[in-house]
Amino acid sequence: MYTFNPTLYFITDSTGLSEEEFLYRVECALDGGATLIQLREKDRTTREYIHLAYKVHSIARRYNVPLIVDDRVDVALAVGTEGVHVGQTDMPVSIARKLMGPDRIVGATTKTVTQAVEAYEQGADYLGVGAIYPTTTKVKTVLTTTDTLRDICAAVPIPVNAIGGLNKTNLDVLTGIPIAGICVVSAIMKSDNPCKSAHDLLILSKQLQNSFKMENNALINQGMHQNVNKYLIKLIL
Ligand code: TZP
Ligand code: MG
Repeated sequence: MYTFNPTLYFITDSTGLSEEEFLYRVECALDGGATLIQLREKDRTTREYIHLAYKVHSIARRYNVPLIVDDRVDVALAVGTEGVHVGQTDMPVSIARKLMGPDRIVGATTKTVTQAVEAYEQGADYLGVGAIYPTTTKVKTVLTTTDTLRDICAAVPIPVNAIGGLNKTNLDVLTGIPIAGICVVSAIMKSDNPCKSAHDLLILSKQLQNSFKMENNALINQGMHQNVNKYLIKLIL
């Protein structure tokens, strides 16, 4: 039984690591409390991507954490992962949804309200929005303001996660914004203690969730919570 919980969305980066060290860090992150995991590989052959996805999937299953594959619907389908994540230059959400079917997770990166509404209307289950801060992770991105993040949260009834340069010292700017959670790469992947970092970030992300609930005395983004609940039922794969 999988539950979709975007509170602490851990995105991997295997750059410079042996497979053994990489998988060890993945396991530490899950052990520390990562609630969702994305395998993100930019320089692998298709065969290597599939190989690694199988390995990460078998670890993530033990923690009942859904695995999302970045960019590649074919890899997600080949391995039978719980979802895929597409960016603005990848396959459109509508086609990814058609190929993945109604029950698997399709996420999308969006940087504007227009992109966010389009991704939602095409069937995205959640959105990643950023970069909130400059990042050291290899990615083509521009900064997204917290005002835009707030506007996107208000514009779509699905979970919205903040991403980009986030770590346990700089989450304050997100206080009061009705995000579903945070996405982090290096704050866990490059940590001396990935398990503790995941543990600490999970607590901080829950505090952020409470910050907007308390500020508004009600859940602003009702749809977000309806959607999260949907996965309690739907992801019994
Ligand atoms: N998209 C926007 S920023 C980013 C992605 C994939 C990378 C985030 O990595 P980090 O290390 O958490 O800044
Ligand atoms: Mg992508």
